[in-house]
Amino acid sequence: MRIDVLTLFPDMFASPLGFSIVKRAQDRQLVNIVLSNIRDFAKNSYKKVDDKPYGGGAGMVLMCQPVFDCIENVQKQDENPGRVILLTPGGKKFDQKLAQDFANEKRLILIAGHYEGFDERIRIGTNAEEVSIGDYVLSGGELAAMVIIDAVVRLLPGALGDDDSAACDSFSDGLLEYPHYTRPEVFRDMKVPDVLLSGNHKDIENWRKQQSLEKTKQQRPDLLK
Ligand code: 6GU
Repeated sequence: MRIDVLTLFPDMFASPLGFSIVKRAQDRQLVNIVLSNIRDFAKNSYKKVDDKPYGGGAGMVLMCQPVFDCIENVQKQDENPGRVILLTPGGKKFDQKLAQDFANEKRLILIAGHYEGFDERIRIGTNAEEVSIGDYVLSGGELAAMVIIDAVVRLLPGALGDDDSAACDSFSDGLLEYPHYTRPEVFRDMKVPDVLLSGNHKDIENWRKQQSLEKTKQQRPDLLK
C-alpha cells in the first residue's frame, strides 16, 4: 500500500510514524508513506499558500494552486491515482469500518489543511472525500492524518505480530474489548478473576463475551443499537 500525505508540516509526522507497529510495517515494506510539503508548490516568491476568504471573515483559506499542483505531482508518481481524502472537521466520521475500507485500498492520498480550511474548489476539483476523526476541532488535519494512518496500517496483513491481534480488538466485532490481566495473581489486594486461572477455555470464552457485553452496555450503549 502507498499512503501520500500532503501537509504544510511534514516534520510533525516523524515521531508517530517512527515507532511501534507503523514503523515495523514500513520496515517490512507493507506500506510506503510519502510526505509532501504543500509549500514546495507555492509559485509566488514568499511561498504563500493561503489567502483571505472572499466575502470577509476571520482566518485564512488554503489556496487551490499549490494543493492541486502537489496532488498532481504525487499522482504522476504512480499509475494508481489513489483515493483522495480531505481532512476536515466537517467530514464523514472515521470509524473502524472506514479504517478497514481504507486498508483494502492500494493507495490513499491524505490532505491535511490548516487555517480556516480549504478553498471549496479543492474538494470539487479533486472529487475528494471529506473525513473527520470526531466531533471536536483540531488546529490542523495532521493529527487526524496520523490517527487514520495508525488505524489503517495495523490492519494490513502482516502488520501485527503473533502477540497482537486485530480480530479481538474493540469495535472489530461491534463490542468493546473484555478486560485483561497478567501476573501477579494479586496486586494490592486486587485479585485476578478465578475463571481466568481455571484453565477451562469454554468458561473463559463465556466470561469474556459477557464482560464485553457488560462493558459496552456501561460505556457505549449506542454500539448495541
Ligand atoms: Cl480531520 N481536522 C481538523 N482540523 N479538526 C478535526 C478533524 C480534522 N477531525 C476532527 N477534528
